[in-house]
Amino acid sequence: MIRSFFSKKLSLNVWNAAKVVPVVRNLWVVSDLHITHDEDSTAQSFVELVDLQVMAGDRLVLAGDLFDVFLGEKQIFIDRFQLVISCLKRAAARGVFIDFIEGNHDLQLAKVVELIPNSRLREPGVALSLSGVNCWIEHGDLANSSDWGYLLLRAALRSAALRLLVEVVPAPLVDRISRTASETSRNHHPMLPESLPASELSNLRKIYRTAANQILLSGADRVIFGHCHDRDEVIFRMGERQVQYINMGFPPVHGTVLHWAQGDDRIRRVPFRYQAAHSG
Ligand SMILES: [Mn+2]
Repeated sequence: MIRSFFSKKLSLNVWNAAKVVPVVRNLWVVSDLHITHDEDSTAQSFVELVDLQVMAGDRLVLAGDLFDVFLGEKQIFIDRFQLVISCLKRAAARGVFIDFIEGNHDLQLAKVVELIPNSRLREPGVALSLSGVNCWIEHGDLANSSDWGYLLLRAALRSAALRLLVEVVPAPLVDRISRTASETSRNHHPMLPESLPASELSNLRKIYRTAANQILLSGADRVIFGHCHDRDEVIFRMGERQVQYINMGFPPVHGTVLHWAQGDDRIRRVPFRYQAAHSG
């Protein structure tokens, strides 16, 4: 019963049902920064990237786990990430379109979306047209469909009951509980899968590539996931189509985010840490 509930709810054949949004100029995709507070060097790199490189008419997709941790219903979190949020407000004000996808470390983003004009919350992901090429982006935490424990937790974290609970529990307690949850999840899933034994890394890759493949089969030409921090990418022919699956990896260490510009034939990795260009 649980199985049929999830296979209905969390079907990976998302492409047909999706509402496709055209990307006019550049597409920037950022996830898994795991910013803990505004003074975090990753936060500063992100602010530089958005302020200096993301232009009017561009689309910026924030594909989950930008923050670690963040529960948007509580003001304490909005205050903690003031620099990042105001940089997104500036971007929106100059005509950048922003899509938020919730991760497993940042949830209840509706309040943030309200603060930022030109922004939308997309669940479970966003479907884009890159000059007629179909691109699907999601956080990636749905990829492992055999992880029932996590999928149940995910549903609970998105329930109205939890939202209500977060509203009535005092902010410092919510903060402490969510930080503990985040630490636990970090111990469970190492930050860098490339440090896993080869057989575990290959199992992980298989799970994500299989999930991406289902979405590609359902009509997407490009699939972008994050979440597992594996810097993976495959490009291959599927019938007449050239398809691509790419994973964000872990920008704080790998130093790249994802980008597409008019005329590009694929999604590319671009440098994330602005200062790296100066210091080598
Ligand atoms: Mn995640």
